[in-house]
Amino acid sequence: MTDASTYTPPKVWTWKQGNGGKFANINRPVSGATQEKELPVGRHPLQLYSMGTPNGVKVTIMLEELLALGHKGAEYDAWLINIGEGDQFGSGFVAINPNSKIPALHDRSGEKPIRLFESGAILTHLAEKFGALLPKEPAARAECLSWLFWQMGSAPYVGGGFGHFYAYAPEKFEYAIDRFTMETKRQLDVLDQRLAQSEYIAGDAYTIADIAIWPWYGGLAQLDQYGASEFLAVQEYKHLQRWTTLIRNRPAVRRGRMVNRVRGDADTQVRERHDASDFEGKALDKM
Ligand SMILES: N[C@@H](CCC(=O)N[C@@H](CS)C(=O)NCC(=O)O)C(=O)O
Repeated sequence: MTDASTYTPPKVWTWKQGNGGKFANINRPVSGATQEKELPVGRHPLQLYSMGTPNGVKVTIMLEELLALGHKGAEYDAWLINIGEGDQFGSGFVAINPNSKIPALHDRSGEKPIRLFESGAILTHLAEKFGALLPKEPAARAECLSWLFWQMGSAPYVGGGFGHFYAYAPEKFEYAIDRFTMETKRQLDVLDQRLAQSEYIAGDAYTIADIAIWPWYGGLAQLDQYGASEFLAVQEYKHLQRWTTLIRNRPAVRRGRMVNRVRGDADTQVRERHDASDFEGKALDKM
């Protein structure tokens, strides 16, 4: 590593493996599979390949919400793709997501399987398939989709920007931390002001916009994501705090957050989910 103040970029960048960052062992400048590996397939029409990260739990929360609403066709098998061990570069996974990131879904309910990647596309597909959690009335639908896409565009500044430089980079760069903290706090304020006006993100009803936004911004607000609660003064966002508690207490959210989870107490982890009985004996109250 070169000191931040003395580094001059070369004419053409070349890849130095192992740059000291937390994800140095899995990050590469090229795409595609690195190993032949078939994906397992269970008995349900929906096959999810994921991990319990903020992007992963959006989909398991959605599926648990659909099941709670009585949509039996939302039964699913959730298989663990351990991104720390490079499972996202297996040939079977890359065939479903050429971008090698979780979550990815195979909908095998029709004549031909449908592959889906990008959590926003997966949430929209499931909402349309079951006619739930995405309003049909044009203005309400537009508001919901606007916030859904807001999350997709905004969270990389939190995860890849703020979280990376505050918690994971091998050195603390004041410039990078300042820049991404400013943007993260601005986004927290956007949500706080919005939630001062309406109970849920897109209005009076709970929608896929809440499901997409909660894992990232609820995580910052109450789960000490990146160990940054105090640094970001998250208690100051009162309306965001109210909403975070409201969503957190939903039973389907508690269940969804346990699926493909590899951290925390053993009784908070359902590493693979194939059936509702997989939650038996688990500590939902700890979530
Ligand atoms: N925009 C994507 C982001 C997906 C994403 O970044 N997934 C991360 C985990 S939270 C991942 O799989 N990282 C593995 C890697 O970068 O190799 C989505 O919403 O689905």
